[in-house]
Amino acid sequence: MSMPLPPMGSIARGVTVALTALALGSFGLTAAESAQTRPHAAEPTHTVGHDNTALTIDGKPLSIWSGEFHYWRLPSPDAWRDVLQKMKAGGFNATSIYFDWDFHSPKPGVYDFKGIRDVDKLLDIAKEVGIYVIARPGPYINAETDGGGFPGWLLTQKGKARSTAPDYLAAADEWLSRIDPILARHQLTNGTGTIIAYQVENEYYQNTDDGHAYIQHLVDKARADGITVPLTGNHYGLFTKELDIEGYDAYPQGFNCSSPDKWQDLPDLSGEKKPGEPLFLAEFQGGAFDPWGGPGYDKCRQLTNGDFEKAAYENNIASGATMQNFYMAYGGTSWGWLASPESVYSSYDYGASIREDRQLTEKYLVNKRLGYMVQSVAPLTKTEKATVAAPENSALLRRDRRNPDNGTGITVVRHKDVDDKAEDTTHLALGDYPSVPQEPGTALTIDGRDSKLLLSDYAMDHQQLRYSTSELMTHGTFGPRDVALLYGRHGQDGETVLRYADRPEVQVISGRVKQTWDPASGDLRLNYRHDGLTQVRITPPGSTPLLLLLADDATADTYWRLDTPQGPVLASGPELLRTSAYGDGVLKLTGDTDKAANLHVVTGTPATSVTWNGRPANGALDSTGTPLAGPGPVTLPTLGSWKYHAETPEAQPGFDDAAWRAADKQTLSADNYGFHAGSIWYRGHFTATGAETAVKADATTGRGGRYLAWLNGTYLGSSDDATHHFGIPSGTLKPGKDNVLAVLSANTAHQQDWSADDSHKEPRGLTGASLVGSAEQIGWRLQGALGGEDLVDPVRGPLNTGGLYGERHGMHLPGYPDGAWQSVSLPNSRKGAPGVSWYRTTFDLDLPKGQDVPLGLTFKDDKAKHYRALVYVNGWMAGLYVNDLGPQTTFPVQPGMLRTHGHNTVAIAMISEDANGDGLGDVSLEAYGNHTTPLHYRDIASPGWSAAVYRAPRATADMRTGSRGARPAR
Ligand code: IPT
Repeated sequence: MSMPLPPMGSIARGVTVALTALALGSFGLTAAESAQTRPHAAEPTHTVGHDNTALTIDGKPLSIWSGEFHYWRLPSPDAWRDVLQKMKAGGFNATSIYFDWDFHSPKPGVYDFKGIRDVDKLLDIAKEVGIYVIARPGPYINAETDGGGFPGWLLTQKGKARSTAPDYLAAADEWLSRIDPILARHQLTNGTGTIIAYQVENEYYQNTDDGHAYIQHLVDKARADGITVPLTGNHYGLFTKELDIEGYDAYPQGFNCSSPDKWQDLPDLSGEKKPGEPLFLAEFQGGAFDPWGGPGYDKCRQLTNGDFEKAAYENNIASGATMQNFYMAYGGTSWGWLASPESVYSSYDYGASIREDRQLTEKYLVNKRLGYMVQSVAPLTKTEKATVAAPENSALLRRDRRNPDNGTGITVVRHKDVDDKAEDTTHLALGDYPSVPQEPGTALTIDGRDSKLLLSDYAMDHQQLRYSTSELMTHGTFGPRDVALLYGRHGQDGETVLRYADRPEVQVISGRVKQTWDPASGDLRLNYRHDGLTQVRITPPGSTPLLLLLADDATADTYWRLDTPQGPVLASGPELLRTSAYGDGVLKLTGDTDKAANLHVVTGTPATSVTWNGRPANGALDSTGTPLAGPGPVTLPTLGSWKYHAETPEAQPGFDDAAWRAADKQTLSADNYGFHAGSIWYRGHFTATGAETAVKADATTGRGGRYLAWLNGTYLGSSDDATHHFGIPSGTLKPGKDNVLAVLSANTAHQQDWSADDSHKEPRGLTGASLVGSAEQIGWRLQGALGGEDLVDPVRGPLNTGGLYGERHGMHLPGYPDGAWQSVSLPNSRKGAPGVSWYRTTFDLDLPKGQDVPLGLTFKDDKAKHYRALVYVNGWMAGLYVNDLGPQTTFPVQPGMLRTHGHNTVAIAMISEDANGDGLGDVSLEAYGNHTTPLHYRDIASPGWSAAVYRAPRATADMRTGSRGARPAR
């Protein structure tokens, strides 16, 4: 097997680098400064390039099997390690990562790369894990995130984003000047990291002079900043001149998950290969996003299930793709205001291989089989399309390729009609054999949406594989013998033919195998049924023996392969194998179990013993195996008693808004006043004539958002329309006096800019308001998150809170003094008032040590109630629940936010639109799974409530005189 990754031996050196970085950090250097001062690690440098068909490392081609991962959707460096280890063990040799400008920059010139934003640490972990990185720093990233990755402060720029407009380019360069040095020092080319490619921009298709000038500017900037790895794209091939490898994005199933059993055609993307470049699928569908009101992620996972992935990804191999990145491998959570509302709600589970709560799915196991295969079959890196006679059964389709150097054949067989779910059998020509399988009474079976990638004429280590109707999962030389693991669907027949100079000795260790030896050809033909595990030892006279493991799907899925510098390791049994390493004759394995399991290890090195998570695992090397315990049971506290407090003082006429920001900029849009996330309050003052009958309001809250209005303390109602007339109830106006119109704009985040037409600049909040029945002008003030762009809570960052009274006063935080609040239990059926009320509770957890129990909060309520709720856990906004819209009712809380050994605070801000609605429904703590694990998830140090920050200074101005805002633009 070609092991393209840097040897695991580099782990030790990687740790040294990480410690060096830490030491530098402790001197208070900024990221950019430490980039300059950081000593060059004495590590071998590498070259990264490409030939006509594949990426090359040190001149050697390799297949890239990559999964997309966004660290900013998982705010815990320990959990980064978890996900990257899961990806590596799951057959991914690379991960593609967007770096989100918005996540790092609250204000022009202000950047944060600490804590959950420490991308140096992220890239060190990638190196420690041994996974390559495709870095995608934008500046624009799309990604269903706030502004498509553009920071809030960029939204008020005059110049067109994603063009050569000078103000935009200056800002983009500011970001790149911060992120590029970090990326540069983690390049494989420096020997200091595992970055192998750098994507310029994202899905950009402005094929204009300015578009090319813009991309060229970004290319020049990257090179000037020390980026030496290949520059890649995903721009439909428009920028082949500027970029080294132009990739292609494809989501053949689309993003509507409501018909999850319907497949679209699988595309032949071979035409997207650019001359002299490998066929790179920069994003290929690994799931789908789901919008507000959508069918939910279980449906998306079904739409893009293991069968789909297998058929689609093998189809891509049949199209000649040697670089595939699956979007997403792990989606995570768009916590806070990360979710761009036109596409998604808080969960970014994406129906991906690894669930939002970090648990593995059926898709993951399918991906693992494929990933192991592409990493072990080196001839895949250079193939040409081959034309071969169609299968005997015309319902089936085959697509073939051949390696021109060594003749290895690749055949992908599936149903012609992707929606055909019949069980079909066939014979077909493979290699020199006109009709396979040869065994009378057997056939190749394609059941439903199965797809099979069959190899022929393959020099498999020391063996000559003529063909197999089983699929290869992995193979390699394990010390004195070769090992190959092949699989097929349970109950299907398999036929494998190997060629030898002399008749080998064949020993069937387990299962049933019929062997046929043809002395004339030297063919050893094995026939068997895929059923559990069939093991065959083949010992050819005078050459390397082969251990053949013939498994059904489910059995194959129990195998894990993680290589060490001392050779490959194959282990079966546990839910997950995370790491493998040799030391002093001991093979040290770490991993997880979700139930009791039996660990078997196949290795070639002279290990005398095995440890599992540091404990002796006697028998792991023998046929008996060693038993591994499953996790202990976990009981969770019930969230019984809550503290309740209704706020919304802003709606009351007597509220003092003197300290609020006057809307004096010819616009009401909140971004212009430095408020870029969450809810915005507006208070408008006018002198009523008495003839006013309605308020005409214009607002853009973003999809899923809502705005609520009060006049002189009387609730007028709510809307999500762009323009809405709020009727004025009689008796509400105060003719000749100051009248106060209060509007709470419960916004969602910003649009993306996928089409490069500045759509991310769509304003948030009120955009205008006028009175029906009089020409009186309204003077406005507005209020958003405490501090605006000057963050009061840089740990949780710019997207965690908005401008609710409770948020500005720290009611979302641990330690807020809620002692005087009313005690209630949930569901709370007391009649509430429209507007904002807070529910707070605390609970202690002490989960069993050495267990990973992904937790979340689940809401249950009557959908007829109209409200939204901001879900805060220990001060982190874990998500937005919209009771009457959905579909999300359960909110996984990421490990960095939740304390599994300690005190937790849940605070829920309920924004009710119902004039006489009930209180909050049921909220419970939920465990999504339970695993033993060697990993520790440390708490993220984050500030709690403090009087100094959150007890607002008393405003001195009298709100009834002299505090009226300037008149806004009409
Ligand atoms: C592609 C984007 O590049 C990526 O950021 C993400 O938004 C993805 O879509 C969908 O999840 S663009 C492609 C759909 C045309």
